[in-house]
Amino acid sequence: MSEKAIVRPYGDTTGDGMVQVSFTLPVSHDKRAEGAAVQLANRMGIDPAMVVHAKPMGDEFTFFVVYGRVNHLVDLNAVQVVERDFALLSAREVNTVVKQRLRRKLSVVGACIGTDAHTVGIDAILNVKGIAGEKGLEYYRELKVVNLGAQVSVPELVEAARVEKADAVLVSQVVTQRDAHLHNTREMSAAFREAMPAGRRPLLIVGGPRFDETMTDELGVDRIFGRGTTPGEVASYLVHALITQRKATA
Ligand code: B12
Repeated sequence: MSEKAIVRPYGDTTGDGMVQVSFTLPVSHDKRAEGAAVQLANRMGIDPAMVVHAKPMGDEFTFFVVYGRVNHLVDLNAVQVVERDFALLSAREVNTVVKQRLRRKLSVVGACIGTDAHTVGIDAILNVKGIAGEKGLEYYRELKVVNLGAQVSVPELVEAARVEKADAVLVSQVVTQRDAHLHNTREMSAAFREAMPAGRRPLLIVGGPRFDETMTDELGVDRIFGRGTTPGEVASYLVHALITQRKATA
């Protein structure tokens, strides 16, 4: 293991271990509340801890920002993440591969499921206007995109995927209260497994800012995309999973 693999947080001077955290306690703002915030920070391993900001949130809650030192080290060699394992293609390259090797349009159905009405994320991926200077999947000539929008039920989604002969289903989940995103995703993947035999099922992709990208097997989906995803990454993955990789393993 190289020396550089171990790092500590940096606040004022390199490796001083200083971090800043924020949280809300269900107590009115007074001296005792600030002491409670320091106690919590100490228990989180931040010692010494300093309250640098405290703001009442109504009568019975206080929001805190605490700054202090941790003694923990990070071993970069032990970090586990999902690395991109497919080539990033341009829109032109995606269109060419789909046209030459699939020889029909690649059908994509997208939605926000459950009660989730946060459509900005799925729109950023699907709509022409896209995000971060990249056009969305509707811009790709060889992709046929149906965006069902907000609050779509799982049976509606399965039916739309069947009607559209979807090669891929793209689902967005932004609200994570009481793990709604996990429950909804599991319900969705189970419904597709029940409705369609293996081999005839579309690729199942979920995305949203608070997903753990390593949870694909647990959630029964093929891929999870997190915050900052761009349409180009998704289009490249579709080509990889549905065409390049499939032909290579066939
Ligand atoms: C805009 C917004 C709204 C708008 C939504 C408008 C719309 N048409 O989408 C409105 C005002 C309607 C709204 C309502 C609510 N909201 Co709101 N909202 C936000 C806000 C400010 C921004 C979200 C956003 O647009 N982000 C920008 C997009 C581009 O980012 P993104 O979603 O992460 O998407 C990217 C990636 O995650 C990924 N991605 C996302 N989906 C997918 C899908 C696929 C297939 C792929 C490949 C990739 C992908 O790619 C995208 C592009 O990079 C956030 C706070 C914040 N700053 O994030 C709160 C937030 C999401 N909302 C929140 C809440 C609580 C609510 C309400 C419950 C509030 C209330 N009490 O009524 C309601 C719920 C309504 C409902 N039924 O869903 C909470 C969620 C907390 C939680 N942990 O669950 C947040 C985090 C605010 C907060 N800090 O409390 N909200």
